[in-house]
Amino acid sequence: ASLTTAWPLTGFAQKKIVLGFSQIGAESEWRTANTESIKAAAKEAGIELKFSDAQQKQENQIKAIRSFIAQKVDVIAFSPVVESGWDTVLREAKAAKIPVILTDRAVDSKDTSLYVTFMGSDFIEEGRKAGRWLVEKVKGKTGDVNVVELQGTVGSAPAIDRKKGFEEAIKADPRIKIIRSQTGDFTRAKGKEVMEAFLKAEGKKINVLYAHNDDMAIGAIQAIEEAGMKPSKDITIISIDAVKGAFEAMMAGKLDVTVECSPLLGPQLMSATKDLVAGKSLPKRIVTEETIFPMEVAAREFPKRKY
Ligand code: GYE
Repeated sequence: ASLTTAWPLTGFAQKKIVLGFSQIGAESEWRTANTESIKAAAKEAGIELKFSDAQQKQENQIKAIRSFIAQKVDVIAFSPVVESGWDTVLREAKAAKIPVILTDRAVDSKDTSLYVTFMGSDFIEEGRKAGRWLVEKVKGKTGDVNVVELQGTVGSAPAIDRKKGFEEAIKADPRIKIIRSQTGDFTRAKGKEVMEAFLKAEGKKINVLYAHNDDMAIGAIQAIEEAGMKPSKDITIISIDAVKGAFEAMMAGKLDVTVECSPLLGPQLMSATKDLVAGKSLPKRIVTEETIFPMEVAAREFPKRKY
């Protein structure tokens, strides 16, 4: 039997749907908005949410999923901190006939029957958008374009894919070179720390910072200012997510551009959960639609931002 078929709830009083959700942690503004969206949407949909915070550790997510299986929840959803190492626990969920929804990040399991659907952004495309923006920005100008890169969590889908997409897009201009690349774990504190190290090592050679999320860019902006340089003027800054903090930085003239990645997955997740319990099948991939916001539009867009 396929995982997509669950039992429709018939007869007796309709029992409340129970959804077990394992969240990565609270590493960024994006993540906090994602958690809020899921909690609010569950409430709104009348779904009982068992929410577990893994504090950035895969082992905690595996424990949470096992506990959801033991509690016989109707549906399990989770945002996998890294891509690999999920097959065993996903097989346990499958054996227990509990459908699994991946939200936000993907897994690299060869056996795609281990989950029903993956809803979230196209991270490779986000990386490409960032890269294409830079290619356009330096068009017609002369000189080196030395980029330092702050990567997301090692082994996570967004870190792997945002790197890949960016590298692909910057091939269009051979002057653009990534001279340093290191993880800042998607946090402000780490972003600042690693940027300090980049500045120490490369100093004025750095022309561009590409950060895999806004939080790391915001941390790096602090490091740049403390080093006596001007963010955006001395170093062009590109990041991803489009959280409010990024809009504030753009309005202050300190961040050049952010690529949108929407964390507002709650409503979609609840409707998918209801569909599964009702025995409906879901598309294998549900892609979030998003755009890109350069500094020039920040003030106009800011009041409309929901996260
Ligand atoms: O970009 C980052 C967060 O998985 C898309 O995780 C998400 C990323 C997001 O910590 O800010």
